[in-house]
Amino acid sequence: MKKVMLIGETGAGKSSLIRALSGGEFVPRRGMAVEYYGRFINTPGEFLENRRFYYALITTAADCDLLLMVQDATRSTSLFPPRFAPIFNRRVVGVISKSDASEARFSRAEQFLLSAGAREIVRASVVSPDGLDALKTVLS
Ligand SMILES: Nc1nc2c(ncn2[C@@H]2O[C@H](COP(=O)(O)OP(=O)(O)OP(=O)(O)O)[C@@H](O)[C@H]2O)c(=O)[nH]1
Ligand SMILES: [Mg+2]
Repeated sequence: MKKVMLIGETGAGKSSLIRALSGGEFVPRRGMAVEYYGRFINTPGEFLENRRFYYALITTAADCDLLLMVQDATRSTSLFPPRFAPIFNRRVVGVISKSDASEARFSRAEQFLLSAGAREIVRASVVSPDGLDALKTVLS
């Protein structure tokens, strides 16, 4: 099974995605630590928010096959730097989270992810029943 690492700013929905994809068992711990849960590697939002921690993301990514860059569809800003994805030397998929939200703006989120270097982009929601179908296909 592919090992999957998630990065994204605080509140982007990383832990919620892991919980939904792994059958609701995962209970996230807050704090500035990388968490390993089955095939998933969860990273603190702070690692993206402070470039001093980029090295931690890059070295942790050595353990994964697939990197998910999680962008909140409701956020009008993004902390993913331009051309970030190629640094990781992994398959990178951009995930537009909270796609169920009425404030979701897909073209905006897509632009953020494209500029960050994601070549594949999927929409995801942990609220709607079919919200994870596209992401599950990517993970299979
Ligand atoms: N509407 C909606 N809300 C969501 C969705 N996913 C997550 N949320 C909400 O967004 C908030 C943050 O979600 P988390 O999964 O804790 O975010 P995180 O990326 O793990 O955040 P940190 O651990 O702080 O870095 C929570 O209040 C969730 O309920 C979604 O698909 N739809
Ligand atoms: Mg979390």
